[in-house]
Amino acid sequence: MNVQNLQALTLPDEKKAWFVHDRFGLFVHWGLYALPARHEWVKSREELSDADYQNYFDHFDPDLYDPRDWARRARAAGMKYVVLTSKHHEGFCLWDTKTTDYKVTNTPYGRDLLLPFVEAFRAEGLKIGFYYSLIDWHHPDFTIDPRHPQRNHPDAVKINEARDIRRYAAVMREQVRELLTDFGRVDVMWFDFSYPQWKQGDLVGKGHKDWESEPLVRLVRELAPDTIINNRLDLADLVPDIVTPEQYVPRAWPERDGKRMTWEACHTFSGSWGYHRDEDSWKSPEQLVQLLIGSVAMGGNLLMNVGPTARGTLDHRAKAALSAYEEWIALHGRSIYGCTQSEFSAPIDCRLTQNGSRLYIHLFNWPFRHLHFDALAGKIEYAQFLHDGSEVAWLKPSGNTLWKNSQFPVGEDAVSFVLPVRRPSVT
Ligand code: FHN
Repeated sequence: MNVQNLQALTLPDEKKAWFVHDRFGLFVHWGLYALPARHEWVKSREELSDADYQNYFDHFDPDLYDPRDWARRARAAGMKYVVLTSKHHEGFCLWDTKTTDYKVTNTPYGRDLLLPFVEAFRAEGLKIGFYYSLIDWHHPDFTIDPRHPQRNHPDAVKINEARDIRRYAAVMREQVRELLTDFGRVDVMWFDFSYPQWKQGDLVGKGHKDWESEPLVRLVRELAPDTIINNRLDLADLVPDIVTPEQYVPRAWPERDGKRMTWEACHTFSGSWGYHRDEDSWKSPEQLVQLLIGSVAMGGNLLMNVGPTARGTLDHRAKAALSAYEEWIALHGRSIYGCTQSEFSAPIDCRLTQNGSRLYIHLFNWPFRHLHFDALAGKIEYAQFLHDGSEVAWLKPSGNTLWKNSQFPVGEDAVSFVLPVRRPSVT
């Protein structure tokens, strides 16, 4: 692999400026796995055969699918871009691809899902991303590996002899070509995922050689030169456009060769990416908002996931989670969009986001008494105050102590602070 060539494939920072500014996106995991409603890995976890899984294909008919409703809720929640699973590991394609019969137009639903989706989200002003699974547990040329549903089949190695991963890699390029050609501008291609290190007996995981990742990246650059590509193609020598920590907020700004990376943390509202009827570990409104704040305070983005149901709806839990963001972002979006990690260190139980000379102090704990800041005084050049509907408050640094003072006029060196989503009753 020619490292020089690969370095030419990384997007310049200016082409990612919208992504860094917008900070907040919606992830959507939707496919046949919404029917069993117990995790998007159900086919692998339960080692279901194609015949077992065909039942879901034969009954896929999201009669209540209304992407305009999804898009309105995402916009109201403050999300600025969306990433939809065009195809997940099950191999089922949500569009009328020419490359396989395993697609939505052959199910009882019978129609393309992607075009109405992108049109609805574009109408609400969101940018469009496609998640595309490198893994495909249905395709006849996808070799059985340590995470495949047939990994424990006694003839797995023999079955693989008849399969040609190069043919599958060519199909992937054709599917990606369709996604980047037939649906207008695609702002993000979110490939998922590589696991060359995984082994089970004679079965081995898959990486850039199996995906033919370099030709795949070149194809994306040829068809969509400004599209952001994530970091899961196993191309160690390619500086990725974005890195994608999953289900955690990094404790420090991710770096590579001493340079800060553009990054986006992806999280689920519950414990499952795909719709899970019985999943009960749903994050509270405070946790959801603090996840967004924490991501931006560390200099990154948050991609928050919903798993629509088999009928094409967002269930009551997903709707409640999105509305929790709506209430907060309407007041405090200015402390997220265009903001990044602050040059100052945050006091205990606080996070700081900063936009130029404007500093936002996010209080993760209450009651608010006073905050000791080191060397903050005198560095604030801009003042404003926030109204959360229950209180107007502003702060003035004096010496190295900040305090809340409702008599203090908004002066040139006051800072703003953002109250918690809900204030526990202060006795
Ligand atoms: O296996 C997938 C999983 O189902 C989900 O799509 C996540 C989202 O980032 N990616 C893989 C696990 O890392």
